[in-house]
Amino acid sequence: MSRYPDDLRARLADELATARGRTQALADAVDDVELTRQHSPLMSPLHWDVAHIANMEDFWLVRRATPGDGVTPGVREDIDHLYDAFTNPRAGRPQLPLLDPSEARAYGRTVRERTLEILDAAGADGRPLLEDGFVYGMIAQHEQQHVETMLATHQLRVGPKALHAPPPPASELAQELIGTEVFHPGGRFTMGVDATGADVFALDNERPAHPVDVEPFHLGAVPVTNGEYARFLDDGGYSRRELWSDAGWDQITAEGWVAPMTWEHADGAWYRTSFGERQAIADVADQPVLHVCFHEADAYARWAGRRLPTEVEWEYAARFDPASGETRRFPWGDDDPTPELANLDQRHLQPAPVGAYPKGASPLGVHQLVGDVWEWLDSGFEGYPGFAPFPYKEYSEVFFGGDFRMLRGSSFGVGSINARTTFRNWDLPIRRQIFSGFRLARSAENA
Ligand code: AVJ
Ligand code: FE
Repeated sequence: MSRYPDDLRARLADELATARGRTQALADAVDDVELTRQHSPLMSPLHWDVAHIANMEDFWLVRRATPGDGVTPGVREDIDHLYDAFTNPRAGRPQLPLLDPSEARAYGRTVRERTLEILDAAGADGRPLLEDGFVYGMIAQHEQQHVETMLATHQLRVGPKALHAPPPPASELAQELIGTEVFHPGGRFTMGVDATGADVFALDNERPAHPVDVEPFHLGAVPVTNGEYARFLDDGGYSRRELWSDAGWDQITAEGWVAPMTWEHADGAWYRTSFGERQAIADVADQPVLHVCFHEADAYARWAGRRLPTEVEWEYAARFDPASGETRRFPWGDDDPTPELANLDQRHLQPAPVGAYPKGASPLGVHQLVGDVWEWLDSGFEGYPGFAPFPYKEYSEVFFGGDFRMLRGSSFGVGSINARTTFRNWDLPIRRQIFSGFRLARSAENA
């Protein structure tokens, strides 16, 4: 039994601490009444997330990474059933006999102490879960996923501003880039990863690496902006039946949606509310549109004479460098994201204007593929050829073949540890409480 190498051990501890810092910041931003309140039936009360994060770490890490062959009792097996996301739909979580906020925080601290003791004492022992520190990376990623979900809960919360962050950087390139597209020649490229090297934390649905053939296509150089989306609204976009799929029309008419989530029309202009702060759309016109569902993205694309990209096209654009023929980790190359390359980690609590991260663009000139907004794609959720659930089928496999649409690219709410270009996100096509936007595509005519 040997320990992980020092640099890996330090990195794992650091990723866990970063995730926890953000969980605490989002939980501590409101009082206990607000922490235990359900701000929307689509979301858990925040103190559920806090204890669920701890319970996942208890279940997968403390009980299973302890040296020895078997599974150890861990910290609180008795409450697993309360924090099982699969058997407890979000709407019903407030009715469960949950830990109160101080108990939830204490559970998180106790579990984390055990985690760090185990990390200090033991390393890989042949079990796949422990290989290259995978389970620590998985748990840090899981916590960061809930950190993004908690941020979405904050967005739905009504009341005075509770979160504060500096504004995103300005863009000098916005006017030049809005509405432009970039030709991609297509061809064969390697999609997905094998969870080795720099991508050891890749989750089961990103594996295995496999070749795919891509037809030539054009892709929006930047995501569709608020300003562009407002023109769609002003052109009667939400009342023109022919622009919507049957399911999309049913959704907007049933819900009475006339604009993206948080938008309102007042005195002849559009406004939105961003974490409790009202903003004129005119003032954020160059930012990617946020909080649209798949159907809204799809209708806009029809209005614009375009379509949404497929998941294959998106990953090709984000990873493939046609000049060298290489598949890379990020649009800018193989280096990890930095604040100069992408809007991630909740550094800013809104997307940056398009073109604000020129150093993060792809070799062909596609901007903001990583960070800012999740991008809706016209693809359903399926496993790659050779998919194997790991370590549990409720992460991805149970959702394959369902009524989901894929999203790629990460939002400003995503932790860097999750911001891989192979990372696959999905949701129902009617959901828009997530930090979702989109960009346009079209097939090349003379392929
Ligand atoms: C990958 C974002 C769809 O939040 O439902 C969190 C992530 N899985 N805990 C979700 C997840 C288990 C998941 N998404
Ligand atoms: Fe979870």
